Amino acid sequence: TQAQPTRRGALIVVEGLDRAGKSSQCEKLRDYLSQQGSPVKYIRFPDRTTPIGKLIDSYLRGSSHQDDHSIHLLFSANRWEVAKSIEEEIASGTTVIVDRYSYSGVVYSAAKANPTLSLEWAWQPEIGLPRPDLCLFLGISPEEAAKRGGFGAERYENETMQTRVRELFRTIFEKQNGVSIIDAGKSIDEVASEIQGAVAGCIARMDATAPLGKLGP
Ligand code: ADP
Ligand code: 2DT
Ligand code: MG
Repeated sequence: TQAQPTRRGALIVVEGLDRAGKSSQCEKLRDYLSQQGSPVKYIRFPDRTTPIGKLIDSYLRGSSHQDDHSIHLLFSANRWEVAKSIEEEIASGTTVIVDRYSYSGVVYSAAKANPTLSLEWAWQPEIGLPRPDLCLFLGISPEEAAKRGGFGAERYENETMQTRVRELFRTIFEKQNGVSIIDAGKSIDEVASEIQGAVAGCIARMDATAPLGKLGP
């Protein structure tokens, strides 16, 4: 018999505001897929473990200063440094779940209202990165998010930034297709089963003839 071509893995991105439940849901999705026997890997951005990630971590904790454009490019570089390995995982049949991606990248930077840092400027270094097959946006009201604990100590964890970030996420996801908006105000298990439904549909569409795309302009 002829060897079956390997069905490629899917690239699944989970986006949303702070405390929307992204990390909890990524873990649940990873466990669910691996129980089903699907090869799966969970990664997150920023990846604070690399040399670039360490610069980002120190900036987010407030221990160092960076120009807005400079830190933006470091966040992007932190994705580029693993882009090839993501492509290889996907090609080998592993589904990759990503906790925050280019969308957080552009939204948080543009939320600073720096006159030379527009959404359009911010998107440019993302062009050419692996394009998600599915983007799940976990939407949550400020009231619900507040119930899940107050703001932490990191940069961006304040009312002004969160309000702008919320508006900008809405702006970019209005004109993006392939985004599933999930009501993340429900219970952890309800949200998880909604996500499982969206992901099952996405994985079912994967086959050797549909290669992983790249983010466009
Ligand atoms: P994020 O990664 O989006 O910042 P987390 O997954 O870390 O969010 O969740 C933030 C907090 O909210 C955690 O304490 C988590 O246990 C809790 N949480 C996550 N999802 C829900 C939910 N659907 N309902 C109630 N609490 C939740
Ligand atoms: P976590 O709390 O999820 O670790 O995020 N951020 C993230 C950016 O400003 N640009 C990016 O490209 C990415 C991926 C969002 C840490 C903070 O980093 C922000 C919150
Ligand atoms: Mg998280």
